[in-house]
Amino acid sequence: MPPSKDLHAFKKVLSASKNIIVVAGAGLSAASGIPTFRGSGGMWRKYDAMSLATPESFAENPSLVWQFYHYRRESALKASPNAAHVALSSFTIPKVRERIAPGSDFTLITQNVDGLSPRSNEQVFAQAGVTVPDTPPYLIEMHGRLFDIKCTQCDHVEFDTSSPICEALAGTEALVEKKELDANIPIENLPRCRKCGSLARPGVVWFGEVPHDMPVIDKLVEKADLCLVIGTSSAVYPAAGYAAEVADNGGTVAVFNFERTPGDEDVDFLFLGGCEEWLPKALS
Ligand code: BV8
Ligand code: ZN
Repeated sequence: MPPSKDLHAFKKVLSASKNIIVVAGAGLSAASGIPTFRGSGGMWRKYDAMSLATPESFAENPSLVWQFYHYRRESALKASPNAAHVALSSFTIPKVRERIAPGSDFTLITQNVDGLSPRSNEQVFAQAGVTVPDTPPYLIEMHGRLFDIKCTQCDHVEFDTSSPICEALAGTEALVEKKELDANIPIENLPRCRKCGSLARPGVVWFGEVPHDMPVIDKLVEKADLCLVIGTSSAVYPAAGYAAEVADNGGTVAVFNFERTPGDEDVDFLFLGGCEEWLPKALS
């Protein structure tokens, strides 16, 4: 039977759910002006991020990879959370959620590294004058964070929103816009670890690397009775497999996406259009 588009029916299921997870992707930040990877303005189409977002390409050409990440840091710093981020942040507040889904636990598992969900949480929690307990975790950035700077030698990781992250990268985002990634920044001028001075890398999870908090995520997915899949092409694993796991365990799956995505004909609810339009209605 085709997925339901009935928001009323969705909200009834939501009100009876006890272990709610969201799996979010780049579409969550699209309305904030952050290009998605595979969409029309998709940045990865331009720079084939599959080749850039790997440890091998960083080892081979750290200058090129750092220009790509500097470009994404700068666009994330210029962006602000949108109505979809805010709707998720307010749903994260227990006393708000108590009215909508009494007695439920909630975790946003995001594939995004842009930092807009943590920024939205900080703003919304401060406005509400609340602190939100972190057990179970309410936000997991499973693919790491653009603003974590990780040493390639020692274990030092530092959250650093400096713009630019180092002098040598200043202004190179313009080159990236013009698709002229040049790779001639000397390695000694690239970001360094503040502890041991070695070359530092972006604190994101590259292809072939293990995502963060896998054991916690696996438990949350196993327990979930409702999974919202928001703004993701579900092309990257293991995140792409979570909704099917919830469905196999008898849970409900609701997809929020601009367009159809593979496998969405089998889900319980499908809300097509901008998640920044749907989520404020769906989570209130
Ligand atoms: C791992 C950080 C082992 C870096 C990212 C099978 C074959 C080949 C390879 C694999 C395989 N299975 C697993 C792998 C390996 C690989 C993988 O999945 N490859 C794919 C290509 C098949 N996976 C890995 O390597 C992962 N590690 O498997 O380790 C392991 C696993 C478990 C336990 C132990 C060991 C690590 C993957 C992490 C890669 N890093 N990001 C960086 O960002 O630079 S991935 C990156 O791409 C994102 O984080 C995200 O995950 C993905 C992008 O996808 P989306 O977010 O969905 O974005 P996209 O543009 O594709 O889609 C946007 C959607 O939004 C669209 O549908 C659009 O319609 C919609 N949209 C747009 N606007 C809106 C909207 N929707 C609503 N409203 C709007 N306004
Ligand atoms: Zn170090």
